[in-house]
Amino acid sequence: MEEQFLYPAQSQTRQIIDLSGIWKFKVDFEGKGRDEGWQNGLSNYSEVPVPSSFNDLFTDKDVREHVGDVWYQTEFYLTEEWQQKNVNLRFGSATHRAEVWLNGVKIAEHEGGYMPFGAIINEAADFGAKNTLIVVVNNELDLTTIPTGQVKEYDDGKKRLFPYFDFFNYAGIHSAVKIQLLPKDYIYDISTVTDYEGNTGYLNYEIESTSHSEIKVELKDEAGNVVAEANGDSGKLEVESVNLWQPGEGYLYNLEVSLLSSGEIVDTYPLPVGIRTVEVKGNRFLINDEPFYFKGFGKHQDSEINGRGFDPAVMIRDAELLDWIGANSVRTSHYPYDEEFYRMCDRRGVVVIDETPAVGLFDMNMNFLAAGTGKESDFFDKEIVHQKTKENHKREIKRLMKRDKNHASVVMWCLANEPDSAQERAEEYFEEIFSYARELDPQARPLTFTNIMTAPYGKCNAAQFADVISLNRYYGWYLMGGAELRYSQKNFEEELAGWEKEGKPIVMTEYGADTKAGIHKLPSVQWSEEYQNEYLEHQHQVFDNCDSIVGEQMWNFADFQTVEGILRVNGNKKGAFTRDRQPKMAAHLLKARWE
Ligand code: BDP
Repeated sequence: MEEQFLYPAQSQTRQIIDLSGIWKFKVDFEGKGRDEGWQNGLSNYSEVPVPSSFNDLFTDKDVREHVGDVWYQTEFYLTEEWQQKNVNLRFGSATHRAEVWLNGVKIAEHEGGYMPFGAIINEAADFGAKNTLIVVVNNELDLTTIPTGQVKEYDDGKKRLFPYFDFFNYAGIHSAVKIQLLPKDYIYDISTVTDYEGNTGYLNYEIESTSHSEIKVELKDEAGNVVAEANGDSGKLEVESVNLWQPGEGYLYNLEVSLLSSGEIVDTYPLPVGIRTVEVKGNRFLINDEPFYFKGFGKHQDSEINGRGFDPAVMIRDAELLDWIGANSVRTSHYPYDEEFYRMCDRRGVVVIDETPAVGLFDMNMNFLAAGTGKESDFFDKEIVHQKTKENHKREIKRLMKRDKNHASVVMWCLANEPDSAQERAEEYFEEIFSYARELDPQARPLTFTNIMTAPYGKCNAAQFADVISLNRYYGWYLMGGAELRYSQKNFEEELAGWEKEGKPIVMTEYGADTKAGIHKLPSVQWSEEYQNEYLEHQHQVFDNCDSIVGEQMWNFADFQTVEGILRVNGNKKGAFTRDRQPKMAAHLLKARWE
């Protein structure tokens, strides 16, 4: 039971013990932990909070930049009665790979930094006694991992990681670790597809459980009234006078699924469901048959000190800022976020483009910045990419869709960010990726990937497979920035005119200019707050003249951490908000436009 996608919810039959808190921690500088038996217990350790990234907690640069293993330990108790339960240990995510031992017995192993995993631990656990949990997390990336990167080793044996992407490769136990006390027979998967006609809503469901006994489902409205019910592991519910889930109004029903044995309830799982439809029609993106215009941001799950670790305070602050600025949507660039984020978006009616961690499908020997230079790259010429990388990519798509398929907020899947799609063999790669992904989502949501500016209209070998064209464009920043800003508009418009011929909706998934908060300059220069505003005004004029554009998601919601380098000043500064979530001038401009 390595893979477990159903969110760990509580109910009358399910109990959760959250192991979040301060754990023991030890960096394995010499990679000798396994040989020395650290899986049996750590000595000479320091401390870390779980969840969090470890990188920005300490003052030693060798810890921050450590490439290899880091070890975690905690202890917990299970009472004797719980032997009757299926005791499930579940990690929301650990980046990039993890191995787990309980009382010295290896119980789980997982690769892929953003998805849940775990194990039923009854055999390894000591009931009525103390249990020691040890986890080793590793952050190494290569050409075949999703995302990609490169590790360099130096004469002194130390390693450094060069990500093929523009965000710091934070690592650690990034989401909560929970023990679920599950009944002996339990529900482990639910799929829902919703629709409506007039005032009547429809909900098709399919349930998977460990037993084949009776299933009962009840759909309750927000007041707790049962509005529809059915029996059996699949079926269709009908809701009179339906309250649709809408952007900005996240009306949710509660689908209560119960597993029965001889008429007695043995397990109940509560799934929040929003009834809504999503469809691409011509060059429009429809939610509930109404054209939808995406206003919002590409984001990062990133904050001071905590790094990529899930922080509910930052999540709520971000949601409040989205609301304040008049945004209706977010892209989870460049990886899936914590499960709590999607549940919140369901509740608040925030529309989500859900992205896989497939970033850096581009050959770069320095770091991601080489991508912008348009230098020759041979990423898709490598056989290994068409084998191992592609297999890992598919695995992550499958996991993402399994985990997030029931979220009303998720309206589109973004299968990759800025692959080198100008390359000829990107075509066969993405043909397979898209046809694979098309089979997986019960709701058959539209599929996209973000196109990079080095594969402009006419040069991209992957856009033909996407339902929506998603463009990351930096006319007036990386191209024709500064004094040329005004003239860049024409080039941008010419390119868009090409894409429009495809007859598909276009979302501007990235456009932005680095801006150091507090630099003011009249007339403007690049990096000043005035320049960011002028840049945005130019982009918005272009968008407003292009009929096929159905959304603008400015890059980025907030400043975020990246690798060090001569083009990054303590991180990427394209945020509308600073990293500590205060507005730059641009935030006020966006607010005026989006409201
Ligand atoms: C795009 C990437 C994004 C970068 C951004 C930038 O998709 O990850 O952070 O450009 O350069 O290439 O700011």
